[in-house]
Amino acid sequence: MCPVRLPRVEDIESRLTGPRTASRLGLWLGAAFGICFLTGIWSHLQQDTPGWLTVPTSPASLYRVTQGLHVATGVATIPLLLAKLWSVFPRLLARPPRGARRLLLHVLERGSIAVLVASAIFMLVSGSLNVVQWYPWEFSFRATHYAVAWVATGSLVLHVAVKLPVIREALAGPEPSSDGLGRRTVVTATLAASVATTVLTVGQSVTPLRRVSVLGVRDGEGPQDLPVNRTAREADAVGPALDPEWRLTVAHAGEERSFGRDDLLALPQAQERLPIACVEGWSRSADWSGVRVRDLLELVGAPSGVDVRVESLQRRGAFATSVLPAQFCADPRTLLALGLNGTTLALDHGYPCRIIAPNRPGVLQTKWVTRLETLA
Ligand SMILES: Nc1nc2c(c(=O)[nH]1)N[C@H]1C(S)=C(S)[C@@H](COP(=O)(O)O)O[C@H]1N2
Ligand SMILES: [Mo]
Repeated sequence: MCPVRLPRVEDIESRLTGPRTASRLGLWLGAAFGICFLTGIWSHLQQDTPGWLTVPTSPASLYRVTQGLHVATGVATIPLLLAKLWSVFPRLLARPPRGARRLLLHVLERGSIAVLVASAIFMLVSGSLNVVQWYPWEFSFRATHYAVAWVATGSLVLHVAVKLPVIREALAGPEPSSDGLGRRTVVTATLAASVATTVLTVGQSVTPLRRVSVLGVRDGEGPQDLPVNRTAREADAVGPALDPEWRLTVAHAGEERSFGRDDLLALPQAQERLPIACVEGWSRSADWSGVRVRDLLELVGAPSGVDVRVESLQRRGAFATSVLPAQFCADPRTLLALGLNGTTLALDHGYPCRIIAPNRPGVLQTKWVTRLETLA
């Protein structure tokens, strides 16, 4: 009887896997991950702006570009990460070294890789589920996705530092001619899969690719040629939004004025072409018409340089209110929109009126507005 022998790394490490393939894929993975991380940090800063930062109002499409890149590079990462895990998978069979010191180093290195793999998978899974708006968990998506991003990035930097000699050696010198083609094919095929996955989804923010992106979760259907994130019904806003008694209140330092929709339409109207750029990755430009927020604030004597709290008819949920920072209030492109793409704003897009400002994450473009109030 032949003795049972556990397979060794060499048994299953084919000429296609190993450090060369892993390093090449790692370069692409690192680049995609790096862009995804930086644009993710920016998204967080735009949504949760710290006191030291003044978010610019221009370019108007900045958030559209950064968030589109964030989701596109995140999607591109999925095939790259799968191929990378496949290329190093035989290493799981590596026997631990002898000697306490080397064993300890080995355990630390394996542990850091376990943290890296787990956190990277968490980022891609939670990000993808957020894109399809499915939250099968209890925790706050944004806070957790943000915190784990730092864990993933930290363990990635550590991993690259530890592996630097192996990476250097793997990337240096010519490909061994005997197996160069096969290995190159693996990397090329992975990149092709990565590009394909991205193209199949990116049309949700790159409008000309809309028809190609069959996997894009927002196909662009919605009233007035604009997708809807949450309908009036879902927000419990139908009744109050259609109420003929609806008024908009604008308040500053004890002074209050209220307007019906006809009053607002009687004020000077402005037109702006601005995008809705949802954090979940879809975005679309539209033609908005309405009253400049700056003009409304002037009517109650509010000075420029103050932040404004925006309140929705929607009673519950994190999106029911938002704060419009001073620079957005002062920007003449920031509208209280009454019309969209040539007709009256649809109920699902925020009728009777909604905020639309340049370079703002979609979630802060509050719909079904009922009150604007300056903050001291
Ligand atoms: N009151 C309120 N405003 C809201 C939302 C909401 O749920 N409630 N969703 C926001 C999000 S996440 C986005 S992306 C935009 C989408 O605008 P649209 O549905 O008109 O396309 O509205 C924003 N305004
Ligand atoms: Mo959104």
